[in-house]
Parts: sequence; structure tokens; C-alpha cells
Amino acid sequence: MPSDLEKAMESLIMVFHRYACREGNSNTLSRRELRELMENELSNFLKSQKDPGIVDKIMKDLDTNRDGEVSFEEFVSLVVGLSIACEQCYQVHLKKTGAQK
Ligand SMILES: [Ca+2]
Ligand SMILES: [Ca+2]
Repeated sequence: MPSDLEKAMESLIMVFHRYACREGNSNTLSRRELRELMENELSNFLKSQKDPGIVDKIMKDLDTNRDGEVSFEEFVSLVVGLSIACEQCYQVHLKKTGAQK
């Protein structure tokens, strides 16, 4: 039985490759693949962003080696960044619910 964390890592890899194999290099995300991934898998995050050019900005931030594609390594930094932001929200939520008692 895989643990929760092992399942989370597996999902991360599966999701990345599900989109990465759609066009061009099957091991990296093109701009369009990244957009599709974010629209489907990070739709709540995307909806919370007012900036219509957010995907392009994220693409630029993620593509550290400037080859115009997002590798798994580059993609992981997005997930880590969002996870840290989520964890901070969770802490705020815990404090709020704790204060109400
Ligand atoms: Ca690709
Ligand atoms: Ca790259």
C-alpha cells in the first residue's frame, strides 16, 4: 500500500506526463500544454488570478533554463510554491478557527 505522500508524488508525475505528451517533446510542457494543465488541474488558482497573462508569467518564471519548455524539474517548483502558499492559508485558517473556540 503506498502512503499518502507516495500517492501524491505519483499523481504529480502522472499529471505532468498526461499533459507533457500532448505535443512536441513528450518530457516537457510547451506553453499550450502548461495552459491546459493549469486550466484543468489548477482551475481554482487560475480563477483567483485577475491577470489574464498569468500563465505566460508563470511560464517565464518556471522556465529557468530558457528553452521555452517546462521540464518536470521546473514544474515541481510551481507545485512547491503553491503548496507553501496553501500551507500558509491553512495555518491562518487554523488560527481563525482556533480563536473562535
Ligand atoms: Ca510536450
Ligand atoms: Ca525549460
